[in-house]
Amino acid sequence: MKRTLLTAAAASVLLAAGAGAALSHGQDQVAAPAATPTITQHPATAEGAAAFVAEAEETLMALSEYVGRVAWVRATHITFDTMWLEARANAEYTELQVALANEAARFNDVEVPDDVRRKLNLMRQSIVLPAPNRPGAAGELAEITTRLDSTYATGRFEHQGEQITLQQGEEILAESRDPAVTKAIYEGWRTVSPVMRDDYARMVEIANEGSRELGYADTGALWRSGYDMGPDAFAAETDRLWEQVKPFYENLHCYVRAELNERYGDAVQPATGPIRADLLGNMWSQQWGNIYDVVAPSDLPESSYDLTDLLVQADYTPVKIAETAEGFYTSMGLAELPDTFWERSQIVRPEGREVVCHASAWDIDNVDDLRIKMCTRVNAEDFQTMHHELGHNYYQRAYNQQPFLFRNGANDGFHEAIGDFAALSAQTPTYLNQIGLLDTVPGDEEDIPFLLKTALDKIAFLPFGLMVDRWRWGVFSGETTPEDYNDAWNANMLRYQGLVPPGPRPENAFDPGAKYHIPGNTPYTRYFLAHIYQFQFHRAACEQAGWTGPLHRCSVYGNEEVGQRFNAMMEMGQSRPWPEAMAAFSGERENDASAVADYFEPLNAWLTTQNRGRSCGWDAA
Ligand code: X8Z
Ligand code: ZN
Repeated sequence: MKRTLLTAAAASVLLAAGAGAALSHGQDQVAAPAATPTITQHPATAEGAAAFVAEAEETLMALSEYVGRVAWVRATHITFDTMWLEARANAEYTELQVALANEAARFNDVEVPDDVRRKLNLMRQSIVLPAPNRPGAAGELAEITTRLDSTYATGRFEHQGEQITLQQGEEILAESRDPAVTKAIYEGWRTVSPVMRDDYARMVEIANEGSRELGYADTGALWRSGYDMGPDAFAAETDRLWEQVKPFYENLHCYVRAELNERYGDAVQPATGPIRADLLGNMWSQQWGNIYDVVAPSDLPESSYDLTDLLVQADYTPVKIAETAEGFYTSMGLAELPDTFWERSQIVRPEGREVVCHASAWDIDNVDDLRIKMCTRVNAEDFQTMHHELGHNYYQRAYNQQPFLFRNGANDGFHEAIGDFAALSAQTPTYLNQIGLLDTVPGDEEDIPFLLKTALDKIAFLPFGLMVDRWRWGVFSGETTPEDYNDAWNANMLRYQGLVPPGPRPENAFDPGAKYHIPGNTPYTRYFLAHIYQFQFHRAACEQAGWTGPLHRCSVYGNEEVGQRFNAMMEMGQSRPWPEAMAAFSGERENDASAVADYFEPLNAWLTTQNRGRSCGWDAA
C-alpha cells in the first residue's frame, strides 16, 4: 500500500497504524502527544487561505517525515518501545491533521482558487482515522491502532505441534491438497484475532466521533468521500462496476466448484451451493491461482511452464526479483531507483526480530527516500507483488514535485493499480522470454490455460475487494454491532464471494481481524478499483503501442513512449480530480470494467461452454 492511508500519514502506502504484541492489552502507557501543534490563525480571506495552506503543507511534511521514520522502525523491529514511540508519533500527527482540518473550515465561505480549495478539502479527507478534538482521544486511538497492527504481525498458531507464522501457514495452504490440513490452517490462523475485537470496537467509536466532528456521517462516509464525488454516489459506482463483472465471477465460481467437487467429492465440496473457502489455496480465498493444478482443464494442453519453477530454476533471489521489477520500469524510460532504496529497504524477513511482513511501499521523506518492506519469497506471487510495490514507489517519485497535499494518487485505486498494470505486461510469456526466464513462447493453444490462471487471481479477487469495506462501512455506520462482527463478515463472504468457512466458527471468533487491512486500518475498496483500472491502463497502453492482437498477449516492456505518457499521469499526483488523470493517459474519464471483459473475453466464452448444463450460483440467504 501506499502511505498516506493512516492515522499518521506517514510513509507506507499500505501503511499501517499498527501495534502489537509488546504493548499488551490493559496497559495504558502511551499516549500523550509530545507537543501540541501551534497553528497560526490567518485572516478569512483568499490570501489568508493561501498562507494557511502553505504553512500547513510545510508543517505536515516535516512531521510526516518524522512519523514515517518512527513507523518504519516499528514495522521493521516490533518491540514495546518501538510501539510506544509509534503510537506517540501517530497521536501527534493525528492531532495536527485534525487541528488543520478544523482550521481549514474557517475558509469554507471564502472564495479561493481551485487548487487552494482542493487542498483545504484534502486536509479533512486524507485523515484515515480522525480522533475527536478532546484530550487523550488521539493517544488512545493511536495506542489501539499500533497494538492491532502489531498483534497481527506477530501472530503465531499451533499446527502439528509447532508454532507457525502466517507466512508458513500461507505456504501450507497454497500447496496442501488435504482438506483436513487446509481446514486446520484456515482455522488456526483465525485464532490470532479474537483478542483484537474489543480494541477494534473501541477504535470504531473513537474514529466515528472524530469523523462526525469533521462533518461526516461516520468514518465509512469519510472513506467514501475520497473519489471526487459524494459518498453515496461512490457506493453506487462500486455497485455498478460489480454488476458489470459479476456474471464473469459467477461463471468462474461455477467452473471451479465443479472441479473441486470432482477432486474432493460431495462430502468435502458439494456440487452446488457455496465453495469451501479453505480449498482455494489462499488464506482469505482472495486469489485462487495457487490451485491452478486442481482446476486445470483436462482437455487442453498443459501449461508448458510455471513461473515459480522458472524463477527457482534460474536461481532468482529476492533481490534479483526486485532488480528485475525495476528493470521493467526503467525499460519504459523511468529512472532507476535511488541507491538508498537498496540500502534501506527490507526485502527479506530478518532473523531474530519481529516485523510486519505484509508488503508495503514507503516514501519516507515524501521526496526520494523510497523503500519497500517485504518478506519476499522466490515465487510467482511475490514476483507479482514486487512489481506492485515498485509501482507505488514509481508513483511516489513521479509526483514529488507537486505541493505536499497533492503528493498522492489521483485516488487510492490508482495507487494500487500502477504496479499491477506493469505486472500485466511482465507476466506475459513474451516478456519472460525477453528477460531469459522462458525458452519458448507458447502458441495460442495455451491462451485458455494462461487466462484461467490469471482469472483465478484477478477475477476471483473482485468480490473480495468489495466485501471487505462493505463490512467496514456497516461497522462504521452502526448497522453492524460488535456482537455481529463475525457473522456479518461471513455473511458478506457468502453474499459476494459465494464461500463458506470449512466449519462452524467459534463464539469468540473475529475473522475480519485475520486479514491484514482490518487491524492495519487500510481502506480496501482501492484494490477493487485497481482490479478494474489496471485493465483500463493496460488496454490504453496497448493501443498506444499499436498492439492489435489479444490483450492478454500484449506487453509494453521497453516502450518509452507509453512510459512517458504514463509518467505524465503519475506526475499529476492528486492535483486534479481523478477523471482528469485517467484521461491524461487513456482518454477515458470513467471507471469502466469493459476492459476486464475485453482482456478475458476468450476465457469467459470458454467457461460458459464448460458450465453448460450446470446450475451456477449459490443461495446467499
Ligand atoms: O495489500 C496489498 C499489497 C500492498 S498495498 C501487497 N494487496 C492486497 C492484499 O494483499 O490483500 C495487493 C492485492 C490486494
Ligand atoms: Zn499496494
